[in-house]
Amino acid sequence: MSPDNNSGKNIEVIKSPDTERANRIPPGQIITEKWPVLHYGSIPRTEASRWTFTISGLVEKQRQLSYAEFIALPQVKVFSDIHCVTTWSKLNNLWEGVSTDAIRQVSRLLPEARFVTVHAFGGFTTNLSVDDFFESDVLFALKYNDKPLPLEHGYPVRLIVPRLYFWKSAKWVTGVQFTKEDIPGFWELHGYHNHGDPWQEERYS
Ligand SMILES: Nc1nc2c(c(=O)[nH]1)N[C@H]1C(S)=C(S)[C@@H](COP(=O)(O)O)O[C@H]1N2
Ligand SMILES: [Mo]
Repeated sequence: MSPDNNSGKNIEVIKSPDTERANRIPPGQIITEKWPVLHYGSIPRTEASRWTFTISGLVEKQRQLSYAEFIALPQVKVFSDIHCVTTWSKLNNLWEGVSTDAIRQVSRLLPEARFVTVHAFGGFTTNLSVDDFFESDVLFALKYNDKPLPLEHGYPVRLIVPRLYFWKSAKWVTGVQFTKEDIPGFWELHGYHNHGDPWQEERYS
């Protein structure tokens, strides 16, 4: 199955606001042209045909979407910069996929939902406030620079949170869970900052 349900459609590109700063490099960061591969554990070999996306917790409609159902949701393109807490930054990245707003439309949050845990293969999690999660430049990416997302970078689906350090951008996602309380995720439990704003250098806790 191809992630491309946009053939012939001209999708408008959402520019992450940080790409419009006069200085795009946060304090303590160094530009790289390469794209390092970083994660805990091994790379899951996932077939899109078997992949599902589970929406659970404080929503009106708990859902389990197949890959076909997921890619049929409205798609967006986002232009963003990457800032990794280990000090490399990579500018000018083009993502394409399903915006978090589309997830909100199909699941309908309950008013008491304040946080989200993003789940990935192998038990990896990361946590965000619903405010950060539903920013207009946050999406579940299916494509990078007009090509399918490479396996080592999160195929078939990864989260992209452009305004926070890259550890929040979970690879190989399997679903989201909305909660009332904030539940620290994998890296957040291993010494990384709970929020991770690169402009405030929220690196470690
Ligand atoms: N599933 C999963 N996603 C993850 C991680 C991980 O360990 N597991 N690590 C995070 C960290 S620390 C970084 S820096 C980025 C790296 O993404 P990349 O390999 O595409 O550069 O993935 C993030 N997403
Ligand atoms: Mo990282």
